[in-house]
Amino acid sequence: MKANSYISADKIRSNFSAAMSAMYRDEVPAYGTLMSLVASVNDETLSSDAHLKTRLEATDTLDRISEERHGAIRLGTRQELSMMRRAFAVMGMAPVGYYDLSTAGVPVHSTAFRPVGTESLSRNPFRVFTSLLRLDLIADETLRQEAADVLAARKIFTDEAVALVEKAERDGGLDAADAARFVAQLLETFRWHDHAIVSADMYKRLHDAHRLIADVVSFKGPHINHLTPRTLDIDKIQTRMPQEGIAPKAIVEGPPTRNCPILLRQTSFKALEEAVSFTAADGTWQEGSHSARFGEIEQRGVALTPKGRALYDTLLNDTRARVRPAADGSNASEYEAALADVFKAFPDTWDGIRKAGLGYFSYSLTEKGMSVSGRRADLETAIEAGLIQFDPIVYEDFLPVSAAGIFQSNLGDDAAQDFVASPNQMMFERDLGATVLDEFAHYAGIQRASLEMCLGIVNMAAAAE
Ligand code: OOG
Ligand code: NI
Repeated sequence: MKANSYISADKIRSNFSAAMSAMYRDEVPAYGTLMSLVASVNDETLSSDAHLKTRLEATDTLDRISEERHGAIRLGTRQELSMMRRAFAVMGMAPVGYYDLSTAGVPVHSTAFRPVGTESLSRNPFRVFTSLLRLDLIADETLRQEAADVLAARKIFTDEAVALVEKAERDGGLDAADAARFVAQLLETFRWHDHAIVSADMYKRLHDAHRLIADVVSFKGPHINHLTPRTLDIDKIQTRMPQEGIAPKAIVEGPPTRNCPILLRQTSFKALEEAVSFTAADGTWQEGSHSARFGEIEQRGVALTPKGRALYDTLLNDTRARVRPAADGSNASEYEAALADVFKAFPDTWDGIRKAGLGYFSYSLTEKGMSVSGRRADLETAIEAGLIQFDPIVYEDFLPVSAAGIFQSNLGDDAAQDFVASPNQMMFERDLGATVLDEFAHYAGIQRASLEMCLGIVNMAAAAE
């Protein structure tokens, strides 16, 4: 088959995320309500901020502003994880970053599958936060073995999905008909199943060990547990959710509201209690319920350097040492006040962030810069002379403390548990069958490449830190 008859990975990813969004809105009506709220708040924000609108027109696709930026799944075995990596690869999504959630009381470790190139991200930035259950953190040996047996017996991919992944790997792509089949078949893996594959008794035992274990082990597949559109005003949505009849989590995760947004801010509505039936010994079903699925929103800011990230982590820790956010929201305003106060130590102008080496920026020649040639200056002089401009590079990844907050608010407020903190990136990469991309090296590479484009003007030796 000729390569030019293949559908691009970006296109397959766009089709897949659209199909997933439609399925999820259908399965979780409250999510549809959240989507409408996001769209109207984004409209309001844009109509009151002409400058923002112009910038988004220039740098982004304005009509896709309210679409999903990410979703999340939780897998049970290393075979599932490595097959998922191969399936995401067909859609141009690579594993970026390693997140250890055990430190935060959640027995998983994770990566995010996402497009990495600037162009791919702007075509469709959809990514999937993907966690692998860590049965090794479960103390009860009998239960651990039982859970492993249930997981080993289930099959989360259809045969046709696997065959199409193999075909894409062999041929280097999929044609239109195969791509459409691939999207439909892979979607099956993310579907909700209201018949559990375990008995009510086993569900209870898994649930008592940790709610997350019950969520992963009890079902036929790793149902998508949330989708997350992008909002231009997360604070407004947080306050408006209750008016729409949906219950927000207690606080917005991440940094406080700022002039110059950094990293990632997220909030969600609480997972719904859903009817499920459990298998009974006599072949009948026993009715029960399970809560897993929710909706989330995100707002992204500049990617931080290791130095910036260390400052962020310190300030977040300091805040949480002052006020630990309660799950019931009773001290939410105290927490917000402490967060805003502590984060005064983080510069809040783009140039301040840049000069302090806290964030990553993309550099480009101004019109004036393009018209002068043969002049060499160091970077700062060239910026001051108006020859070079800089734009923040958007953070495209996740934050472990925030992720743990999202997990916990949706597992029930008593879900946090003490596990021995045991990051194990090597084990994760072995199970994945690949290494994960280091996000800091990736952002540094984008910044460096942008500087190289300014080489005509800037003396690189002086520009390199
Ligand atoms: C994933 C939670 C992490 C985020 O946005 O930080 C996440 C999960 O609950 O499975 O999606
Ligand atoms: Ni999320």
